[in-house]
Amino acid sequence: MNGAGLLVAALENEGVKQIFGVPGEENLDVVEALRRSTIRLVVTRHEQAAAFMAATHGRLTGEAGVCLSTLGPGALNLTTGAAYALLGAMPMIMITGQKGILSRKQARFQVVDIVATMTPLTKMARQIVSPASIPALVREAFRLAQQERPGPVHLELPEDIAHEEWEDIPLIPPHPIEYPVAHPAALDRAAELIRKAERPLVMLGAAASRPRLSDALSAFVGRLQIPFFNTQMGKGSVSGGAGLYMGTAALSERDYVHDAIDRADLIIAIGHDTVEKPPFLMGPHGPTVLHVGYLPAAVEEVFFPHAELVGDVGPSLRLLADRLEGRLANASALLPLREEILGHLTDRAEESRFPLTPQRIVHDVREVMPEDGIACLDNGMYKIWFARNYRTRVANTLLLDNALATMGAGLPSAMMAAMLHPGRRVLAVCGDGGFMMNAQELETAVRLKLNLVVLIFEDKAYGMIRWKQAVDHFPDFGMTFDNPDFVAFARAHKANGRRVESADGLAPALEAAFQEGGVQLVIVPVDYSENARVLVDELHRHSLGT
Ligand SMILES: Cc1ncc(C[n+]2csc(CCOP(=O)(O)OP(=O)(O)O)c2C)c(N)n1
Ligand SMILES: [Mg+2]
Repeated sequence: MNGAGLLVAALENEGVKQIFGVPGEENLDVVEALRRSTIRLVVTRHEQAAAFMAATHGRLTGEAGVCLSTLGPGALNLTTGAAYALLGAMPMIMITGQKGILSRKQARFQVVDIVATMTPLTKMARQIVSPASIPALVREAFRLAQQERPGPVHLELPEDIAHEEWEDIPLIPPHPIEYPVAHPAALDRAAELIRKAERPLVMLGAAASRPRLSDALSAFVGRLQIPFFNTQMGKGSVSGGAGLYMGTAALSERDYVHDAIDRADLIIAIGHDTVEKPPFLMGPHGPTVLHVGYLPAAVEEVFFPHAELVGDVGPSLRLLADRLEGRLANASALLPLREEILGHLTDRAEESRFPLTPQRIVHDVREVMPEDGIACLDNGMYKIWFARNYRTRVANTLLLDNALATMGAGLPSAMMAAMLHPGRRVLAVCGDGGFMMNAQELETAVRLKLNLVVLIFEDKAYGMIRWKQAVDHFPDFGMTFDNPDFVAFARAHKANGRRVESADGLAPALEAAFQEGGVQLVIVPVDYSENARVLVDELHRHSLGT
C-alpha cells in the first residue's frame, strides 16, 4: 500500500464517510485511494466552502469533518475555515497536498509553507514525512480535533510520501473517552454559592451546544428551576419550552435581557467561551460568576469568574443538582422579569409594512420552521435579530457563528446540515453580501440533490457595517451595491427562486419552497430602519429608564 492508501485506510478507521474539497495534482494518489474506499469525495466549488462544511459536520456530530485541498493556493483557501473551526471549537481535519519533499523537480513552483500558515489556526499542523507515521498521526489528529476544546487539525501529505509504497501497518483503533467529573470540593463550593444566592441566573454559552450535552443541561435546568439565558452560540441547548428562558444576550449590554443579568447576584455560566462577543460585561461591582466548563475559564477584562466547576459538564451538573434539588428557596427570584423581557421581542413581529421588518421576517421564519428545523445563519445585521427574537426549543437548531463571525459560511453550513438531516427542514439565512461570498456552492447543493431553502435578506448593502457607520455618526458612504437577478441566478444553477412581493408573502413563499423541495432561493426585501429605531434609540431610552 502507498502512503495515500494508508492515509485513507486510517480515515476509514476513524469512521469518516465523506471528504469535501478541491483536489490538485498533488492529491491524485489520495483521490485514487478514495475511489477504492468507502469514503465519498464531495467536490465543492471553492475550498473555503469545503472547510465550512467539514467544520459544521464536526459541530453537529462531535465527529471531525474532513476537507481536502491541493498545496499553495488551495490550502490557503482553507484558512478561513480553519479559523472558523478554531474559534468556534468545531472538530475538523484538513488534509492538504504538497510537492515532493525528497527532491524538488519543480523548484519552488506553488510552494507555500502551509504548515507554518496553519500553525496559529489549528490545534496541530504537521507534515507527514513517512508512510510509517500515518496511523499514529491520523489517530492523534482525530483525538486532538475531537477532544475538549475541539478544533481543527492540519495534515500535509507531500506527493512523494503519498506515492511511496510501504508495508501494511496496523491501524490504531479509536476508543470512547469519558472525561473526569468535577472534584467534590469544587462541587461543594459551587453548591454553597448557589444556595446562598438571592437572585441566581444560569447562562448557557457556546460549549453548552456540544451535541452530547443537551439532555443533561435540560435536566439540570428542570431540576433546579433557576431561570436561564443564553449566549448566541448557546442558543437552543436546553430543549423544551422550559418556561425558564429569559432571553438571548445578542448585545453586550442594555438589551432587555440585561434587566435580569444586571439584577442577578450569581451567574452560573455553563460552557461560556470567551470567543463570543461578551454576553455581559463584568466589572468590579458585578455579580459573582461561577464558571462551569470542560476546561478552566479563560480570564479576560470582561470575564473573570470567582469560582469554577471544571470537568465533564453533564455528569458534573447532575452531581451539582443532587446537592441542591429542592433546597433552593430563591431559585426563581428573577423569573417575574421574564414576561416583560420576552414581551418586547414580539414588538412589530406581525407588522404588515413592506419591505418587511427584521422582526416580521424572524417571526414568519419561526412559523414555517418546525421545532427540529435547522436555521443556519451567515453573518450580517439579521444575525442580531435572529439571536434576540428566534425562539429555539431543540439543541443546535439555530447555527450561527458568533466567534469568527465570518461572512460566507451560511450556505455551506446549511448544506452540511441538510446532508446530515435529510428528514428535517433546513434553511440558510444570508444577507445579499454574505450569500454572494459562496454563492457558487449552489451548484454543489443542486448536484448533491439537497433539500434546502436559502433566505436572502436584500438591502443591496453591507447593512451591518452601514448601521455601525450610522451609529458612530459617520456619513452614509460606500456600503451599497447592486445585486444580480437572484431568481435568474437560481435558475441558472438549476435551482428555483422566488421574490417576496408583499409583507404577507414571506411565509407562503417559504412554505412553498419547502414543499417543492430541492434547492430554493427566497429573496426578501428588508427594511433595516428598525436597526437604529430598536437597537439604538429604544434600548438607549430603556437603559435610561425613560
Ligand atoms: C468575510 C468577512 N468580511 C467582512 C466582514 C465584515 N462584515 C460583517 S457584517 C458585514 C455586512 C454583511 O452584509 P450582508 O451579508 O448583506 O448582510 P446585511 O448586514 O446587509 O444584512 C460585513 C462586511 C465579515 N464579518 N466577514
Ligand atoms: Mg445586505
